[in-house]
Amino acid sequence: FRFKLLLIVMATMVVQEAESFEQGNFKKCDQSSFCQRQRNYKPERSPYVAVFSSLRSVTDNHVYLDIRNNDNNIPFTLDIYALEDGMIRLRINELSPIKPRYEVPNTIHDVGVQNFLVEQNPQNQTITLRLSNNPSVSAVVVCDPFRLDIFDDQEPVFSINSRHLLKVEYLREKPVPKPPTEEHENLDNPEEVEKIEETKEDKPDPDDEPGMWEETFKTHRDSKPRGPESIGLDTSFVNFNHVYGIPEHADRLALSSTIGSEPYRLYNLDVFEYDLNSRAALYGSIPFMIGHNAKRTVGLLWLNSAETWIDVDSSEDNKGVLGSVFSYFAGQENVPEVNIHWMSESGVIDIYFMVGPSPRDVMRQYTKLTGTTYFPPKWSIAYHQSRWNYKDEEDVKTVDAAFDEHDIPYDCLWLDIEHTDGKRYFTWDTLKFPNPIKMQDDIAAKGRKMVTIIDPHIKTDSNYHIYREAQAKGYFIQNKDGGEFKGWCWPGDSAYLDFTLPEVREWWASQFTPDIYKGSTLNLFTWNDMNEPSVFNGPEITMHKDIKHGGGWEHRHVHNMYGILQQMSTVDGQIARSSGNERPFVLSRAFYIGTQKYGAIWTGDNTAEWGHLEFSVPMLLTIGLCGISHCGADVGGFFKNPDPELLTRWYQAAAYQPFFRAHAHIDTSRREPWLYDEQYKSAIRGAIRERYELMPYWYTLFYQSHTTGEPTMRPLWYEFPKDTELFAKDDSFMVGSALLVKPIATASTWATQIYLPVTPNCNNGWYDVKSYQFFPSPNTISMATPLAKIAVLQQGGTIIPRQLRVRRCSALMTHDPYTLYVALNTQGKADGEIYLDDGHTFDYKKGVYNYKKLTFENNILSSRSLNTTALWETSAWLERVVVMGTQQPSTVTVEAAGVTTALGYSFDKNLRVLTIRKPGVNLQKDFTITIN
Ligand code: NBV
Repeated sequence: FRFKLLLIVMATMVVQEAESFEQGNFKKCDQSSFCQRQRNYKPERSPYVAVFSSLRSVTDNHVYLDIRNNDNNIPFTLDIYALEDGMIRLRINELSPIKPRYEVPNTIHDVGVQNFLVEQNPQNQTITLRLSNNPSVSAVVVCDPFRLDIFDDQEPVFSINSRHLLKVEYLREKPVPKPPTEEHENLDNPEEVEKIEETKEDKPDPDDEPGMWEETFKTHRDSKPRGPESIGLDTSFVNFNHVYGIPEHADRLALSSTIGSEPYRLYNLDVFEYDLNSRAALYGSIPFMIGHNAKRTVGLLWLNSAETWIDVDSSEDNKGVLGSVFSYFAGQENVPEVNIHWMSESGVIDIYFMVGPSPRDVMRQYTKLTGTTYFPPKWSIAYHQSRWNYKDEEDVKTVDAAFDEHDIPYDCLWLDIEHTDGKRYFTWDTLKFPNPIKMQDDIAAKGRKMVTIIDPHIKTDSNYHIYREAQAKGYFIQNKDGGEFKGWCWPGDSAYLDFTLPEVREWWASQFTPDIYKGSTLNLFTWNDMNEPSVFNGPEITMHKDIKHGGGWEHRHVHNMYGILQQMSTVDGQIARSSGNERPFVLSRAFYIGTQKYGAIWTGDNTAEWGHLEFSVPMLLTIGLCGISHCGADVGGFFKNPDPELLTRWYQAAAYQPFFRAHAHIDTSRREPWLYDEQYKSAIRGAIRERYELMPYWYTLFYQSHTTGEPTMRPLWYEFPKDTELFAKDDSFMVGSALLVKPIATASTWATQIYLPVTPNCNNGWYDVKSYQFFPSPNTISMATPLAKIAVLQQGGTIIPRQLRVRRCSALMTHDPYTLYVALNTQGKADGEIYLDDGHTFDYKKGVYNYKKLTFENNILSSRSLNTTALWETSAWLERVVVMGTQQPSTVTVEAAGVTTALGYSFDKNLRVLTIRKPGVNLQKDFTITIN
């Protein structure tokens, strides 16, 4: 027994050591010199002053001012732009840097502009800039010290540099060390020595703060050829208690105060077994933050692609500080504020402000700037089966067949790195996969798709065509002193393509045509993993910051964009291989501002633990609020083996999340659903089938996300913005506006408390989607959650479509009949939409689709086309309508194309649910169902 105990203790020690070793792989703020310099900067009064007399309108929508740093007389430029839809852009750069500072290219769309109405007030040296088309929105520049306040409806919403943290490290020549004689001439004289020491203390040499000209982390030295160039600024959200965004962190939805602890960090990294409740950087970076209070929602984008740290100060001490500055709050005590300190290693200050005022407005504004969600092919929002690895063609065949045997639908089977010839992407291990085309064709014949992994590290092997060609063309990233950069990754020695160069992206895209990517077909899609990029022997498991990209910029300047550039060109390749007909699907692990335009992302290597299931909700909500609607977490957890209950609960949660894929580490046991006892297997099957039934609703939501930028999976406050109870709530979420989901994320939880919010003046109420039981709101209910139950409620006032004839994959359901679920609010009203098209081509861009508005009012359900041109031809028809919260009718009729027909129905008096049978109308057509 003692021996066993000793073994256990030793094993624990090894694990702990491994864990601390992993933690130590990544920097804390005090190990990053610019973070330290910026974080330590706390002047009483900002030395930056805007020069009132320098004001000029460059154009009607762009004003300019000089700014000076009074401490060192360095001049800066201040540009303010009036953009459409109430948006304002602020830019601060050095007036005459000794060389250009990095500016993020191709990320922000050309949006419309509008005019500024400029009022100058020489007395108090302020300038008011009012937006001509949104006159309630204004920006006020206060000159000395520089501050910028943004107002909507007289109400201050943002205040910039009110904490005096603006600090731009100007570019400078590297100081030449002074010859020792000069400085130390009188070292024999103690008085002289003291004098030297004193002056040193009084005036710290601005060129000599720690880490400015080089820095080391573990064994890695960063040579910093350009010296210091970091930027920092505070932006306060005035009258807000809650801010959200800045993924990716394994953290809660509402951001927490970082004072006295680590700031949030944005630096794309491959983190092994990441911790929860953490602000440490993960695979993706989006410097977008949302503020929300009961009156309004606002957004702020900090446009930067370098390493960024963000302090969030929402401490009680802040209360009333800015409140006392603005007359708007006169008489109000303790006006809250959240102060954000942005710190980036390089770049210029470039911020976009969005004043909302609703959550929807902010998403519209933000996605005008950064793009809305790509329109995913329908199969990609169904269920995916993955593991590292499905071993060979036989394995693929067996797994595929088992889904059918066990009556579980799935749409796509994934192949991880082991399918390749020695981790040479775009190749096959021909022993295990001798006939990849036949394999894909067999899967495709059933209506399904496949995905292969294509990572960015390229094995340095001159017999490998990708390496050979890219090397001949000079497409790899170079070392700082020239020569190909080589890092260690899955294939061993690897080179990394320079995706920052358009010609490299074009060449990469061309690799996806089936005649170049041998063994691929048009039914094969792509997974870009490891694209932070992951470099096993690099600093923080990534690339050295001082190595050079083609345009002359260092990796430090572009780091957070590397992954999106790979994903973008993979997408281009997929579109090109079908001559622009078929929609692409590319999953990426790294992400950045605008990733939503290209494809899906997932939350990387999570763990099979309840906590990871719980945190998948806030993580995905945050990612969605930052524009990326198509996101998910590995179902079951990547590392370790989930017990069957955890796996079941995970399937249930993910069946209601946008990207729904089971995936697992190579060392885990097989976990396909049929390997579990009947109760688990059938609950998992039930969850997947629920997803398939709901595909028409999901597809409609994705179409809407594509057109409006709204996330498909939303925090509760997004739909009920006035309900303060919801502002920090992240244990439940909305799918669109209609469904509230409360996943079970703890073991043995056979009942759960659910808070049901209310829409004021509408008294929506909620219906359990399975039992149709009605719950008035606001309300906290207790719902029984036996193993097979997913807690999902439909909001009164909404209509959602389902297809109840679940088949083995979504493609086979394209023209199947539909059922509408009409959940009435207490005023007897409801509405919704339904979108239909072929599910995979770009024909929708030519108007080939059907988009219908569904309205229920005065006992009449009507469907009206929102588009009139070029409808998509389908035989899909309406087979049933379920109306929840209604009265016993005496007749029900349907009218379509001038013909009226009586319909059969049944009515459940207790539940007040009317089921109308076989209206039979084609869904393309407008129709009216009248209940008398
Ligand atoms: O390609 C192997 C894995 C993959 O399965 C996983 O999903 C990625 O996040 N990949 C990471 C590399 C190895 C992780 C230990």
